[in-house]
Amino acid sequence: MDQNDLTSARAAVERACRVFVLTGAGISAESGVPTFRGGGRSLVWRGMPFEQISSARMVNDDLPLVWEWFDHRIETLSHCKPNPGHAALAEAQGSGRFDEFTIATQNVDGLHAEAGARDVIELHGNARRARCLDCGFRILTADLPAGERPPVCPVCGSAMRPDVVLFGEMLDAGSIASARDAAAMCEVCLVVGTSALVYPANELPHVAAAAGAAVVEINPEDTPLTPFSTHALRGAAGEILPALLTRAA
Ligand code: BV8
Repeated sequence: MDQNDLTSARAAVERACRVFVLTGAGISAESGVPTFRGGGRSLVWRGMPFEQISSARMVNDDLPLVWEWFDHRIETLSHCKPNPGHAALAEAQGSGRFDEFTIATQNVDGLHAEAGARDVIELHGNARRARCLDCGFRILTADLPAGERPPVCPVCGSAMRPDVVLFGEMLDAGSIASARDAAAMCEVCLVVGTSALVYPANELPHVAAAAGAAVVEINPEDTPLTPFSTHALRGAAGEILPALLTRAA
């Protein structure tokens, strides 16, 4: 990583009153959560690429298989803890250094909240929750009978699905609006561990840039966002975020 670029990125963060953060699967990689892409491979389940198994159509076509996929993801997550990248963001948010420090994530692993971050905008929902297909009741999947798949809604008796946004589904209007507003108001936009391929989350850094914010990309690899970034910090989130956000002594 270019130390000069880290120094100038740190200076931008020091000057900022409002920071907007967009994270993707890469920030959880060092916690042991598999990423979807990167490293030349794509996440596959039962021979299906994740865009297929995690698509809206599968809820109608094969809800038990969707639960098999998410039960596997939840089991994987049970061994994963927040890493120094999550911790650095939570600490910066809680430090009082900034008027606004908004974290929006594409991840469904809940690790930002587990690290102590507050009011995290979970753009794609949370894999640890289930949602009723009919009445919309939400509950932690761990609080439902383990052997019952698909789970039965304790309120209305209908089938339940994982409370995530699948490919082909609209994001919660309030969530994406809050994220857009925060991106439009920030002076610094941190983009951490995302391939910047998934719409509409991938538009958010461009909203920030259009409003004059400095965009700081933190990723070992180049992405389609790199040409639009003010600073491209090449490396792992768990190393870069503490170096970027820890206050100079
Ligand atoms: C919607 C929940 C309206 C489920 C997820 C054609 C062109 C353009 C768009 C589309 C298209 N066809 C369809 C679309 C729309 C589609 C889309 O964008 N598709 C993409 C694949 C082209 N989007 C949608 O469907 C969205 N809804 O648009 O509604 C609509 C409706 C109908 C039809 C059209 C439009 C809904 C998207 C939400 C999908 N749900 N998750 C689940 O988890 O199973 S998205 C899923 O991908 C995850 O949430 C994941 O976070 C997200 C994005 O991936 P990334 O987070 O970026 O992860 P990735 O692995 O790709 O990259 C990791 C990065 O980290 C890499 O760059 C790597 O280098 C880096 N990294 C690795 N290690 C580290 C690191 N970085 C830092 N530190 C490290 N240590």
